[in-house]
Amino acid sequence: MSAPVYQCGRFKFERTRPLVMGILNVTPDSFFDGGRFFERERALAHARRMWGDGADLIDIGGESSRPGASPVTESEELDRVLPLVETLAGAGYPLAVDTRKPAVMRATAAAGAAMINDIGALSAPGAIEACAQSGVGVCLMHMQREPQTMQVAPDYGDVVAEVRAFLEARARACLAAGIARECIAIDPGFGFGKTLAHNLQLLRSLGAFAATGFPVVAGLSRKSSLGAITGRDVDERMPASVAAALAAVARGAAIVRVHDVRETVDALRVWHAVEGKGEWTPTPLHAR
Ligand code: 7PJ
Repeated sequence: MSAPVYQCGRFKFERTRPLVMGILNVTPDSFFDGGRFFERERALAHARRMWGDGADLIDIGGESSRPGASPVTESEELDRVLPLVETLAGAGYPLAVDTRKPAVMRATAAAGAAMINDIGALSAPGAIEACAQSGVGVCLMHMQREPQTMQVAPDYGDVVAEVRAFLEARARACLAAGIARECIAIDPGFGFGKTLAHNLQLLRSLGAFAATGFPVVAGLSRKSSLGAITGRDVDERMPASVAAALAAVARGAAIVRVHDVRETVDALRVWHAVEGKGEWTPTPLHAR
């Protein structure tokens, strides 16, 4: 059975409506907003704008995962994200931190981050323990191979069964290390070592992931699969992204990770009303 809540540190998300996680990249080289929000003040302003637009979580990432992106050192990543986490968590925002490094997990959780979003599903030595000790929510994402090579020749027998089995195994490892069941979310990792056909098959079968009982995170926003379908460049993929978010939620996604918060929230609120699913209550701020 589904847990009625997704617990992320001091934030308890009732699972009665989809949640929108707004993306805040603080890297000079991310594929869409890279560089634009590198300066701290602009990053803070963007986070506040997404919150005003109805975001439930702000996902802060200091290392680009795009194919061929250069790796970043621990201290550089901390320089990028920690001041933002301190300021925004201090102001009560629910924050996810997109990182693969246990030291970044520990420091940002101590500074009040609510969730750790790891595209490596907490595979680094010490990552699971860092999260278990701090009580944060975690998002376990599937990726085939590594960012440098993942799109060379993605290959699966049964993509849905393999991705789901991987995520269940990672969730079991988390449970065994003492992470609470209510703190775990899973994500099939759209675009991470997947062809368009794989992404579509995963999206169609999102119900198989939701059936695990863990909240399912879906990140399709402005990704190249949407470009392949529509023929649009990344700057013109907002409507496609909103459609993808709706399709994901209709198939059971609990959280959508998006660049375009205002448009996505409007679309989901209409869907929620049409489905007769009740009130849409905003997530409250919760200062540490
Ligand atoms: C995802 C992510 C995703 C989760 C990125 C991009 C690439 N984290 N981080 N799920 N994608 N959980 O935004 O296009 O799909 S970075």
